[in-house]
Amino acid sequence: KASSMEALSLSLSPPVILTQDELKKIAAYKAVEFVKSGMVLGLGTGSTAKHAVDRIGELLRQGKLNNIIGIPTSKKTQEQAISLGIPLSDLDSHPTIDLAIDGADEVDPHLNLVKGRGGSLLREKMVEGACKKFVCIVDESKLVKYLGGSGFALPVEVVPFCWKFTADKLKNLFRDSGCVVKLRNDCKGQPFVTDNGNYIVELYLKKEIGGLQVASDAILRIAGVVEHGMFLDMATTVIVAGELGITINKK
Ligand code: ABF
Repeated sequence: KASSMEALSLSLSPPVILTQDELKKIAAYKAVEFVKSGMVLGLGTGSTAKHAVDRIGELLRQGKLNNIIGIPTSKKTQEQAISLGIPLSDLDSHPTIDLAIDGADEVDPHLNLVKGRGGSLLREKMVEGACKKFVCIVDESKLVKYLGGSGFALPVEVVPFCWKFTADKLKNLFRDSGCVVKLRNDCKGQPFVTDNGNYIVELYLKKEIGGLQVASDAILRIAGVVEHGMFLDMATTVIVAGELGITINKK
């Protein structure tokens, strides 16, 4: 699969030391070059996607883009888009989206992703699953050898009802990977509540999951699970901004 990917590298010259946020912005601006007037756009969430949404707003204001309809992936992005004057709609009215631009927490060599550390994985998966093209934008710190390889958690959105019962089922599913499960808390130490009124259980896996699709199906079979943060075979393009330039990886 990896060999079928087309990678294009663009050097930044002259070489400069950029902050992580500047790299995110470079990836985001590159992705917005794919946007054409008249498109229905999935608007991502997170600090990388925020740059893309800002840029779309700017191009609309300048009259360089017209007739865009945005489908936000979170309440936060919805508020941002409204403040920028981006016309919005939803999947009920626009079940097919031309292009979505969104960040990720991890990208593996096959362009599979972990998303959802920002807490918006369900709406992101619904919107990005409805896209003809999904351009994922990251700085190079997000590249991993395998999903879970960054040492951070795989987020799973669960219903609040008996969440411990669901968390135990998840832990049991990955018992061979030495899985530790934790409920995500907000900054006040209370359970983090998603835009959909659910909780997030974080799975810390000590080794690589063998068979991502099998693992995905098994997680989704647990009744209290709403969705998980593995985005398998969904990104059509991943734009990576690093110190040495931009790499555009296509499926
Ligand atoms: C969204 O924002 C999420 O799916 C992902 O969890 C996060 C990435 O955050 P950032 O762009 O702030 O690094 O794309």
